[in-house]
Amino acid sequence: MTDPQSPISTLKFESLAVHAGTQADPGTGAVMTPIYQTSTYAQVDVGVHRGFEYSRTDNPTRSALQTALATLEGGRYALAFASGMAATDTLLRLVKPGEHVVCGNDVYGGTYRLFDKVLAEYGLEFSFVDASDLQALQMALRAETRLVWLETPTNPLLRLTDISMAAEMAHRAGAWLAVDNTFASPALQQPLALGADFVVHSTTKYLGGHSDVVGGAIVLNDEAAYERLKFLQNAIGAVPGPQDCFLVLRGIKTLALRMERHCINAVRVANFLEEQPRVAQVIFPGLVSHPQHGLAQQQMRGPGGMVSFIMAGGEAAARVVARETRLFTLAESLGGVESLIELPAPMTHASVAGSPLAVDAGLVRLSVGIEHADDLLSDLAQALQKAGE
Ligand code: P1T
Repeated sequence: MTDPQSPISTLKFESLAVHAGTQADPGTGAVMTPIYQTSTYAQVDVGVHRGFEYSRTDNPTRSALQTALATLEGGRYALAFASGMAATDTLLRLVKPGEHVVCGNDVYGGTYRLFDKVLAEYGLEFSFVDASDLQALQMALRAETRLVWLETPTNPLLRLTDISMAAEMAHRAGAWLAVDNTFASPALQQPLALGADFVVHSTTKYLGGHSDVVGGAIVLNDEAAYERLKFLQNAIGAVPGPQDCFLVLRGIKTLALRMERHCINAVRVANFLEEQPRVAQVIFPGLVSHPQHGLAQQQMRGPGGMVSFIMAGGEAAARVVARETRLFTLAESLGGVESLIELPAPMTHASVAGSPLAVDAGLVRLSVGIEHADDLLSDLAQALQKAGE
């Protein structure tokens, strides 16, 4: 838990990113949090321990990461998980059979799969709506609605939802608002301050930042919900190992710097793509052509590093571009220092095929990295050229 009395709570985000959760190791003075690679802890007497008894329940490296995550999201509590999906699954255990969840209709394919193909079988009801349309969101709320689940920006269409308005609506209906903040990261947007009850992350992405770890997190303020989720974290056991926690902690230290460069490069890439005749549409919250550009400027400190676009030549042209880039690696995932390219329809969103959430087969998604923008533009130019041959 972040101590509001601590001098750290007055620091600016960039400084928090470097220092939150990390203290010189009391035993050795080690500046970086040690990787406490242990499953268990010696007890002083039967049932008497030094704060740690078993690493599923608590581990010092995980505790440091949890403190850092809570601090960066401006929350009181954070819980770390083995993946973004593990975090999502654990949070959804707060919803009981017979209760209802309203979910945005543009979300990570795996989130849809978990809701529609797994949790629906246990009696949870889901409605998928365009959450960028507040009226549609309002209409979907029912007496049994317990949770509203949003991504903003969404994966892969980069739609936004006004978080404050959505929180107000959810609360009036007696529901919680959970925001999956993976695409923005806390460097660009802190949903708890805007009224959300839970922030969820795939720490695999911008928080980790180096495509070398899979992890997830929940951040929140409410003590009773925290106690329940902490119980569930231990009872279900989808926890990250200490080395993975260390990697996310290390990534977080450069989050502010990395996000700055991701945003600058993504603006260059989006502007370049808008001028390309083989590109039918560029989707990026930083472009004035984005229908929610105004909301992006108001709600986010930067437009983010994700750019999506639809090829005029449809799926065939999209496949050529994805195959032909050299600096942009053809791969799922996002948020690492290196640029990635993928086609959501057959890759990250294959599980929404045939559903109302299905995405355009000509859609290309870029995770713009921190390389030199000139190199990224040259790479895209040569790949687009091949798509026209
Ligand atoms: O992969 P995992 O750490 O379990 O996180 C799942 C997840 C949750 N939320 C969002 C917004 C995500 O984008 C993801 C994972 N997404 C990808 C792997 C992807 O390429 O879109």
